[in-house]
Amino acid sequence: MSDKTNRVLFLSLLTFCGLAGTHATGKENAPDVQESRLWLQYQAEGNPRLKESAEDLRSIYVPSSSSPILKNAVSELSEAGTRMLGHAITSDGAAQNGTVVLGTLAELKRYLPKESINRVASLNDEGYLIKSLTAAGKRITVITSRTDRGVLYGVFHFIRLMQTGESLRSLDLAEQPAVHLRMLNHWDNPDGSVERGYAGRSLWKWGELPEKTDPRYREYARFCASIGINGVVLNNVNADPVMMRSDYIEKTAALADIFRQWGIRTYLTPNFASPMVLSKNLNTADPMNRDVQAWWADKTDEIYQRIPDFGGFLIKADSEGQPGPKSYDRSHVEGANMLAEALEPHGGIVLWRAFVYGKSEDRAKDAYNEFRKFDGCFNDNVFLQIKNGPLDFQPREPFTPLFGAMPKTSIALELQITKEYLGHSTSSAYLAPMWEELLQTDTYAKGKGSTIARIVDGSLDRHALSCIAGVANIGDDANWCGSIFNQANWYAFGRLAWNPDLSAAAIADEWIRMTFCSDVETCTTIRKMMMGSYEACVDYTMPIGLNFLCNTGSHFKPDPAKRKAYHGADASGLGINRSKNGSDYSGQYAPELQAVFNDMDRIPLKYLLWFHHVPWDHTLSSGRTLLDELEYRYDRGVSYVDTMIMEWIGLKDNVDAEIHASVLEQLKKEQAWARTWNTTCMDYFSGVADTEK
Ligand code: GCW
Repeated sequence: MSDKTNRVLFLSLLTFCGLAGTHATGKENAPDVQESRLWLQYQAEGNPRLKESAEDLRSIYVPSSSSPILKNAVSELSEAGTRMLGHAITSDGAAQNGTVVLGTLAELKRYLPKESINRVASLNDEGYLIKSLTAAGKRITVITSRTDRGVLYGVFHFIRLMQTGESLRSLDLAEQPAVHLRMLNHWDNPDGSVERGYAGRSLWKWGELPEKTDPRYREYARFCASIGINGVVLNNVNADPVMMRSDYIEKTAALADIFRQWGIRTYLTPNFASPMVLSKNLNTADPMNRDVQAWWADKTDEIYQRIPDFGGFLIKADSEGQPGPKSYDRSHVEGANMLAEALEPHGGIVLWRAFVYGKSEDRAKDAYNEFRKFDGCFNDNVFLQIKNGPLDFQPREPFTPLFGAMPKTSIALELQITKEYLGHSTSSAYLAPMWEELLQTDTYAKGKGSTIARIVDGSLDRHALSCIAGVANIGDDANWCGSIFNQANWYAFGRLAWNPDLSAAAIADEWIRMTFCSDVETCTTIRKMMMGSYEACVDYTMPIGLNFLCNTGSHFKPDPAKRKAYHGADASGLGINRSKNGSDYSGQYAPELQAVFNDMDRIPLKYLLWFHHVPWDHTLSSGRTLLDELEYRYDRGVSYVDTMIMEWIGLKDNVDAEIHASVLEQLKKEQAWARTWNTTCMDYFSGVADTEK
């Protein structure tokens, strides 16, 4: 049948088939205040294009609405359209201009032009096509994918176009995620506390589950799906064995049932010693012990009976006191592969964290020394999950040398969205510039162009699976993240996990338009504030490659006097010599990078004190001495915050009053905090430098 006939047939179908599109929000009593709607504000203000868009979204048609994910896609599109376009999204079945057709390729294949079918077939199963078609004189838009999850992502993209003032006309765009597993790691404890959490208590009300499910669970899944997140690890990597208990598996299943309807798979962090803690007959957790292996196989079977699409296990083992295979003289490989074998029959994966330290004189060297030798030893369903930096989520670190050093291992990048070392919810640091800098860094693993992004998306070493994980910044605060600007980091994480080549600026532009729904000038001012906020935070806390100047415990206050092991300040200078004539940590990088890192005068200033112990009066490439450069940067960071406050005050009439007030309050806290960091650190360093004279 010709394409034309198909489309006529297709359109005639529209006139007879009932339309899906019942608009069930299911959000009976989630708090519906502006700050709780995050980037899905769905407001018409400040969006001149909506008048035209009203012609491009008038009704929704789904050939078969059996899939809960598709039902959510329809409900979402209907809600967005109704709120933003000023008219209800009809469902009377009349074929008209502005009908949006949703469905998988299998459902829509008969009606699509051949080239569209081929385009969708060439995408991965979460990829989608958004295409404007004209059929029998009617302008319609088709959003399709190989899976219903892909259709959902396509719908959120279509809505994002509306929210950001883009045209909905003559669309012909196809996208697919570069990274397969885009995952949040919640360091949430069963007692409701959140480790390194600054947004209230845990969302997961374990005491009420499974009987009672908070409406915010659905909201949470909706926000995650809107930015393409397709996996969540519910509990802390300092794992409580209770999470493997049968009653907690029931509780987890109740959450998984909700997340599944938004295309999200659920994972857990089991404590490696669970077998001996939970079983009366076991006094070991040795991964080579047959009874232990049988325990994990049974436990995994039990989980999959309740959660058929369970994702797998994230593991922190032999790290910071957590139990692991080492207690039984077994290796990380034996520990990880034992769990992998239990999960393999169900299609589950193991994410084994490489966050280990304490063995060598230079902590930064430990992960590479511990894991490099295991390249190619892990089972196919094991990821090594590696933090972006070798120490521990410092404001800035060079990338962990393991990236690019284990081509035969699936690598998961672990980023921290919560700001443990970057000011909790006090700083406004927008982290996408930090992540963009990391992702675009060249490891030279296979020559030029071996960027972290290419390693993490699996393309450099041709891995079928890939993963980016982010330690969540989410809690039960009304604004979810502890501050408005922290919301941008959840958003940016999802967008970068979907496409690691996106720019921080483009992501900021999207988020600002979707959150503040304001005029272009206001959005431009907010974007300018955001784009420099991370660098300013580095400046006023730990510039020029300094790290760990914070207090132990909260990691929030400056305490350089107690952190000499990390900054090395003495009469002769400042910084740690990790170059070849120091700890030779630099030797863990590719030769092209060693040449730069070993040369005190070639190395970028942002890494200088990470790799070198520099005399206070050494003249840097900036023309200033080290001590003067420190003062220059600490002051630059504080004045950036001063400027942000002035710019924000200037927006008073352009932003919702409550939002304006809460952000102003946060910025003033940041200003005080930045000044404290500046004076504490500069007083300390100047004092030490003076002893030199
Ligand atoms: O960043 C450090 C934190 C710990 C965290 C640990 C880890 C969950 O201080 O709170 O524990 O790293 O990443 O396991």
